[in-house]
Amino acid sequence: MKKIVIGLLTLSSYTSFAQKTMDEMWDKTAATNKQNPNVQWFRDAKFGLFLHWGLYSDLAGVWNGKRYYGSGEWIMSQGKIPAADYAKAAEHFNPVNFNADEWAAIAKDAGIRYMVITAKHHEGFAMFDSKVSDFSIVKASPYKKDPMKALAEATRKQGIQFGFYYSQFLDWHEPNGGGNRWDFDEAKKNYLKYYREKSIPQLKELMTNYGPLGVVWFDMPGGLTKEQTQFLVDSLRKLQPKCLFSSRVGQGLGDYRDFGDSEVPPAPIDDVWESIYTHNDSWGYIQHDMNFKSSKEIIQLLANVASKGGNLMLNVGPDGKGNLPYYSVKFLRETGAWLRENGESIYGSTFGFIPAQPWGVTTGKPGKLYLHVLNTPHNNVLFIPSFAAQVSKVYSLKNKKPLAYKKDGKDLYVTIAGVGANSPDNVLVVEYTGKPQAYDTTAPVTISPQYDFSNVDAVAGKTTGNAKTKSITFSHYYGDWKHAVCITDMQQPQDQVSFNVRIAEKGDYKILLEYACPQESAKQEGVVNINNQDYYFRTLRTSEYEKSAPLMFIKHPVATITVDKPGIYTINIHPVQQGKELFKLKTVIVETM
Ligand code: H79
Repeated sequence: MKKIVIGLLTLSSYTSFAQKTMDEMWDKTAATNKQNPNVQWFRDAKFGLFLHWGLYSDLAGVWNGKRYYGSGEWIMSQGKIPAADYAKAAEHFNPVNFNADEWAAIAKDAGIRYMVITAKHHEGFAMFDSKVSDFSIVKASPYKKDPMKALAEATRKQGIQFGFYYSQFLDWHEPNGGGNRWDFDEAKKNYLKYYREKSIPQLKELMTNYGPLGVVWFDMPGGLTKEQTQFLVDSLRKLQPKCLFSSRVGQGLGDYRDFGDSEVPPAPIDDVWESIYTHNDSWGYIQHDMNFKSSKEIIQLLANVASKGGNLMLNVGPDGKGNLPYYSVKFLRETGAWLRENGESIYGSTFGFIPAQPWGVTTGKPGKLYLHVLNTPHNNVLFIPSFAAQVSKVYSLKNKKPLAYKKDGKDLYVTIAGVGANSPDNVLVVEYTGKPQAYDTTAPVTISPQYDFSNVDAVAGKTTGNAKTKSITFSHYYGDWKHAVCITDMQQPQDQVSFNVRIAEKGDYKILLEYACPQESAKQEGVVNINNQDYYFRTLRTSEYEKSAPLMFIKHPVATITVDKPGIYTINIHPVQQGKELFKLKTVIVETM
């Protein structure tokens, strides 16, 4: 049996690398807009509530007795339902339980700072009183009232910013709207006519009749040139100069950036941006979607998004009677209770200058770094590497209880015994003086035996040759997108990825590679090199990559190592021979033995 003691070999000198900038990895869909004073409330708000509500909510994912899975607001498209048949659904749509004050109060209680509701989704049905089209809740449904009027008022009364989602190009009800090819001949469509006669006039109604809006949340641009989009934006801005437009207005003309549906960027971005997630799998209510995120998941997602410098807008789908789902209300309320104790670490914060650690993530304010402890270390001591500023005080945010700490060189150690481990996110505050360091994208990823596992994510990898860092998109059902940042395109020995890691303590560790690998990539040889020692492995088949299917990942144990000396090491991975893409590598998992 060979025991390999890597600490006795020369410490690898890790040349710092220019990590792929976020601009290379993510489309810049909106201009940098930090200087715009209108975005300040949005940057501080951090937590928004998205509501998808329309005829699809009443259909609840069922058409002609058949259950549809995935995004419920797509049922018309999924079932290729003729527009005339679909329109009849309005005759039964009567949300008698809708109570604007109750919705606004729940949002307030949940710690929500802005609310965005669908005024018109792709189905084309106006959930407001529109003079432009008869296909509206006021004219085509037995409800006959305008719920948006009441909701806008109730929401603002709670001190919450109010905004509308409006799908400006897709409209499956209209012969000239985008998307409906099952009823209407694509060649005969006149998109500009649709914009002129419905989309822009309805947007003007929304921006005229519902008081000051925080946001108009455009979605799925199409059919317009940059100049035409500019004209649209300019003519709407005249109505409400302070109202923010989402980046999906298109052509880079939004005021803030939205990532893909259910997508968080893997590293901080110093810009104005938002991640949108839905509470279960669908945006619009469907009766058979009971896969809700717990309050723990919501709180950790919120902390994670805030630690990258963005907002989380969480979607909830009210049903066709106007009820919010039971679990959405329950878990939102629990999130609100956590925010009442810990909101200081979220609202008005920026990303923290210490990158993610095995214990959690950081947010910041001038003179304060918030440590969001999501995983408790076995020895109850948090290790915060390379904290350059002068620490003046460390305490638990919820009870202000001071915590013992010590500095060892630049490294900071905080004892958290007694803080209470059962919160989904225990927040500690480090007060400091002096100028803090900048966030270092090349900082080594911490590996510590004080956790069962330490994760080294693909985003931390430096690639060479043809190897690339890519966000891979896939879904389980239909439109319920998932995203995984992976190292891809490693096809020959020169295509490599290297991870800069800091192993905080000596010990035995197991190395697992978490990857996806289709048939054609399976049974190829790869090698992990840690401090000049090679560990060979052969790839295992998982599944083919397909956008509309789960992407299966395996956690493949490939090496056992002994570290006798804590320090900085390099983990390098590459194919042994020329061949197909080795795998899509998501994470190097280091297990404590
Ligand atoms: O409102 C929610 C979605 O309905 C909307 N954005 C969020 C906020 C959205 N509209 N379009 N998309 C998201 C992307 C559409 C992707 C598509 Fe498909 C791929 C359309 C057709 C193929 C997804 C998969 C929908 C149908 C199949």
